[in-house]
Amino acid sequence: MFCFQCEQTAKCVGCTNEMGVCGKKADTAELQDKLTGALIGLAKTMEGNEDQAGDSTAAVVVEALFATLTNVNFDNDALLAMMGRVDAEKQKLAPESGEDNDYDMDKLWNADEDIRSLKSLILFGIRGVAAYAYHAAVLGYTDEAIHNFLYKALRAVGTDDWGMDELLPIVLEVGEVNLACMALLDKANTETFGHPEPTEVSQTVEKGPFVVISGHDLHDLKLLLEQTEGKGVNVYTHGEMLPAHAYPELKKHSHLKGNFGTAWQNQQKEFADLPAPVLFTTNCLMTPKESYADRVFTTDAVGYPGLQHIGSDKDFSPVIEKALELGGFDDDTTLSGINSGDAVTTGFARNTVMSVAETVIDAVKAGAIKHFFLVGGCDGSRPGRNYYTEFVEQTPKDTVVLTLACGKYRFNDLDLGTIGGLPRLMDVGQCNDAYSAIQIALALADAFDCGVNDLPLSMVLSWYEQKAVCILLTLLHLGITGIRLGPTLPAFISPNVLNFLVEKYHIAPITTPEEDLKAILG
Ligand code: FS2
Ligand code: SF4
Repeated sequence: MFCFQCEQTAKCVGCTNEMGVCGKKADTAELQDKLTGALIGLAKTMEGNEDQAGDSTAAVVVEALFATLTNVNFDNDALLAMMGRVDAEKQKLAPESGEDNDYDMDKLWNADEDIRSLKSLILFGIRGVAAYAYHAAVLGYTDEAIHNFLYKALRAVGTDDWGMDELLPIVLEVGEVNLACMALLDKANTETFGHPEPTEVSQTVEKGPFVVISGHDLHDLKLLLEQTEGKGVNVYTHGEMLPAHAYPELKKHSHLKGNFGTAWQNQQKEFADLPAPVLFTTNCLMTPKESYADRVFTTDAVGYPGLQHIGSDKDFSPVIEKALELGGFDDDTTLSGINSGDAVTTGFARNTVMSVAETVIDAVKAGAIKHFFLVGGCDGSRPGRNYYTEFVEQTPKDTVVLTLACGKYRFNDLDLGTIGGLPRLMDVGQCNDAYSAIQIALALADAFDCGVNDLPLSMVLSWYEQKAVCILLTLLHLGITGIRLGPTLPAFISPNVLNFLVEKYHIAPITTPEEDLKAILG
């Protein structure tokens, strides 16, 4: 196998053995490559006649791209079924085509390192875009332009004679299309569930039966809340689902009680003795330990061999029955360990922050707020990630920290106090709410009549999987410079591509919190 798409890749080079660091086995990695090669073949079949591609074509391309993202689908049978759907689409569009135009992914992995680097940015980036397109689609929001770009990008990955000049514009186009896709998802989420409001979320699990729901899919949470209504089963969020508490149409359910646990990489420890089922709606799913595997359920693009999968009928009865059978804790329980505070806050998305824009602008003008930091992105298990906790701890009192995605669990229990009546630490939401953070930055730039790069704003990002890749490309597409990235740089960035990013966008790897803060504020 060869896979180097995520931050924890073996030796910061690539997973090549019988199993990846994430637990993905060699045969699954090879199937995922085959599926990607088949998607490229399908996109080639469609070239020039995209208008003939129907909803089912877009649906399988989006779902299959999402399934190959890190920590989503480890189930060979599910991947084979997707492959069958891709072939059926190809047959429909060009009955004579057969499998001949499937792309051999080894050509990509063995290509010249700069070409491999640029194509990896495209491929991994569109895997992230597909995840966001998937969540928007389940709420009834789709955009043909996004689908057409996915086909175009897949063809680019499968074109062997393209160089830097052809590929680089497509890399940046991934960022542009991802911005449109995050905007679509923001629209889908806010039109369906209302605008997030600042919300305090309890970290205590009340006694009695409960379900833990993880991942990013708000639609699944809504359905689970409806199906658990009046059944004596409470619902707790986990990981990236935490910001769901801020949406009026979700928080109105009184049995949506709080949040359980921290970021994804702690799940094997946190779920070990959990007297409740866990439902995964997206990444990040880790190999379940035998001690709790019977309590883990998957849905949507997520899959793991042997785990119960809830299909498209979205009948969560097996999850609810499991919750009743396990019965929950005997007493109210708060998880000990990192982030053991009683409550955390979330819901500082664009609508909330912009409603106090005047206060913020006045505070900046009066010198009360000197700087804004966006400290956001993924969490993970590499030791260097303590940087983010220390960085936030050390930010001066006259600065504001915006955060998003699961990396916030490193510091969202810190009490940083307030500034001008606002909390100094504000959780904007999930990773896709980077859209919201971008809107806040653009509004500030507008108010100060300057560019985003001229604002007293610095972005300190952590990455792990491919959604972080497409978000980074969106920031580059917007011309944002000076981003600090860690804990390590992607293995798929070749030295020449890195030079380009450093020269054009002044991207820098994180160093130490002390040095970076000095450089930013000095
Ligand atoms: Fe965190 Fe994992 Fe949001 Fe990523 S829970 S690393 O999927 O997309 O962030
Ligand atoms: Fe390795 Fe990451 Fe690929 Fe898993 S997803 S095989 S950890 S590079």
